[in-house]
Amino acid sequence: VAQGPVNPPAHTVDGFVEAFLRELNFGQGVLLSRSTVNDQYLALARTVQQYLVAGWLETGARRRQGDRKIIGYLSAEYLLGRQLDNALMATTLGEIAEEAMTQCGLDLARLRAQEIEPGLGNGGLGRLAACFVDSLATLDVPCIGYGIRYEYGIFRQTFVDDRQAEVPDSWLSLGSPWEFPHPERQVRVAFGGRTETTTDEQGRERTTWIPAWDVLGIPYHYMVPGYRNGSVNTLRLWSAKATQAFDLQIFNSGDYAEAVRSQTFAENISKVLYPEDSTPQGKELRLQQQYFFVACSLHDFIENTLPRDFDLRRLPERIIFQLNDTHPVIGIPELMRILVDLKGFEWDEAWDITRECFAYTCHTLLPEALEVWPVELLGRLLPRHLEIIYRINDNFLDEVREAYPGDADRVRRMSIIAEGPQRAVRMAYLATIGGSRVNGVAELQSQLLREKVLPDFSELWPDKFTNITNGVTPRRFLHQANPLLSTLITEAIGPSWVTDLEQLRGLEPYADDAGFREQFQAVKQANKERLYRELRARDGLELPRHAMLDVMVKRLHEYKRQTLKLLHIVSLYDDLISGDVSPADMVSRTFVFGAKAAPGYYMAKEIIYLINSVGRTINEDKRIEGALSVAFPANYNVTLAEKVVPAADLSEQISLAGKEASGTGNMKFALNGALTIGTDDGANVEIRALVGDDNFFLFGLTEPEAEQLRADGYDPKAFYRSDEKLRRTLDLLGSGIFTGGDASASAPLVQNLLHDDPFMALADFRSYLDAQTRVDEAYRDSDAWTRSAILNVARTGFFSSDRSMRDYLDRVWLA
Ligand code: 26Y
Repeated sequence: VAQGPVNPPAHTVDGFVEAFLRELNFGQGVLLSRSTVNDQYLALARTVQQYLVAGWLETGARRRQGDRKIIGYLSAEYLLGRQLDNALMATTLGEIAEEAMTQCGLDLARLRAQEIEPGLGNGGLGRLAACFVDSLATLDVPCIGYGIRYEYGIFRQTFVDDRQAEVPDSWLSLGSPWEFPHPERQVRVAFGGRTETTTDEQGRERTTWIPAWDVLGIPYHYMVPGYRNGSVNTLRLWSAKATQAFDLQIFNSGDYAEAVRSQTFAENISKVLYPEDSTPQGKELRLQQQYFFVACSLHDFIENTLPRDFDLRRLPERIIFQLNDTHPVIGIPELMRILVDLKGFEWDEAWDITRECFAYTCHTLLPEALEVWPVELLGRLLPRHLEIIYRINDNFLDEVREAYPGDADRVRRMSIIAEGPQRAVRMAYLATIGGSRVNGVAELQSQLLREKVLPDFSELWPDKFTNITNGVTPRRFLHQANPLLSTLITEAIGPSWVTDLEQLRGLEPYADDAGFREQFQAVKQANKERLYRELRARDGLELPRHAMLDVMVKRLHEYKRQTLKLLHIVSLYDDLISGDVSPADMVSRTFVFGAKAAPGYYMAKEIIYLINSVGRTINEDKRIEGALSVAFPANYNVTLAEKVVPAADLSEQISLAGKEASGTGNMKFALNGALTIGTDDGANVEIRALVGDDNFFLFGLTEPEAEQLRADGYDPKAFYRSDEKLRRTLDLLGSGIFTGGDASASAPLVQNLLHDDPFMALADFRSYLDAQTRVDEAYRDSDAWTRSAILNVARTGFFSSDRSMRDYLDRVWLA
């Protein structure tokens, strides 16, 4: 028989129905008449998959025969979002599936809603990884995305008495049709123990690691389809399994808990995603997770992906491991261990190879977000890796001494090992030293990364540093999420913008076309109504049909300043209830928030509580005649984003300048025709440069101004005293009227703002309010607003993740 893949089912309604019923009968083991919605969803997912598998197998075979360099994307997070729609889009099966389900008496929309999205990430960094693998498949670039198959993803957020409560995300509980487990391809990963160094006959030192315990990594494969190009890449996520299920002797003696103790311990490694996103916790389990998935991935590539007799001296020709932040950086000493201890390479040769095989992306500017591991912990869990890190450091510091004779302070500053009461390994330094390139994720952040975070390194190796501005996939976030706008765009400029987003430029002339503007407005209105239907069904929220939709969705963090948004809302409410402005004279706004707080982040949770409290009070106050309303649907995730983003009029990107590395939500909103109110931060800077000052509402301190203010001794109280509106707003927020008369309930946040305000919300309040007044004025002229919105779409094609991928290819991977 033929060796190639068998043909997929026919690309027709009949072919689809037939394949679907087969999956239902033979896959789920049920008759259509007896099937549950979940049966139907699982069968549908497997049916759509059948159309992709041939392309996947062919892509795999093609990659194995060729000798192109493969991108090994190493990421602890992939925030994928739902798979069904994406697969339907990639296969152009949307309409066929719709009709096929109708013929079976089923509703495709209902089956879609059955899918629980794989929330294997926290926010921006994880979603970026998902966009990148989408783009690489669409560009037909060989890529394996490596990561962890967490049994529980990011927690599901609920509100109890206006406060956040977390529920485990058991996304696998109803079956997971998108994955292909390969238990037979298990990889053994070792931990703990000690090392032994011996000298061989030639007088060469050889170190062996004698570990204390181990676990198995089981790979689960997921398809990553390119957009209608037949190319399908692989995402390979690792799940931890105990080497021994239980101790039979202990079990027989009756101590059942003890019998499975070591199994539970091992399998905890891939149990749950850490929900912190910028406060690294020096938790042992987290380091276990990192080493676990990186060790599995390097082993998988070297032993199972490369040809049998591959000459590892040529490794850099076949692989580049891209380090998505510092989380996989332990891969650097791991590759050294493989080459030196297992494959017998000399240190220097192994080091030259290793450095060529890694590149590092830094996603932050917050010093507290840079990972460091206590030497004690790292040495206990990975003793051989610690030795290797020490040797890397010794050699590197010799290089520094040679380049800067007599500069002991510099040597101390640049050491991978931070001295102090608790010696610690600085993972960002290890990544910078052990990789061929270092990049930031937006122009401003890359500049600050060079100048402030890693200044000594960029002085030593200026050419190692580069910028690659983030991007988002236009497939999911425009074509799929906003079908009405997609159709309108395609009618105007043809369909190829989906894979060549700069073509959106062709829309510019339409901004001056009254007929087009009307259609554009109708799309926006329809998207709002779609969102409101969703929020009614999902959260029981009732929202007015006609109001400006003002949106702030992102992780809850003080630096992102949801508080500033809250102060704006309270100030408008104050205008109304004090009688300064009548409801009829105010530009009506609906504020939408979406935000999860890390479970241990106290202040973030206080902010959530106050947003909910303020929202409830405003929504219930009849005096304001519905001029303002606040919606905070719980559990913001990718699925909800796909409804929120296309509906927004105004995008809030209001971080303190110098704190948001890039942002990617900002790009999604602009591409969907929202106008941005934002600070000069992250990728906002580039958005504004592209759309033009007239189509962007800028406010706030610049990064150097914020630095200066801090250096001069920032005093939030001074702003409180000198600005009457700010005083009234904060007093109202602290008065207790939003918290059932209990002023103490708002005190933690209000006091923090008055006495500390680490992210300078009070300093930017006046400027923010003025910018919001400009927003109101602009919104009153709906033609001019729509014109700006169209120009935002037309001018932000740069933010396609396809472009980001080309930049990585040019500046990092094939440079
Ligand atoms: C160390 C651990 C606690 C940790 C886990 C997750 C640290 C950081 C993160 C996630 C960080 C993150 O999502 N950063 C965001 O990356 C986006 C993609 O580059 C940026 O757009 C965004 O500005 C940045 O905050």
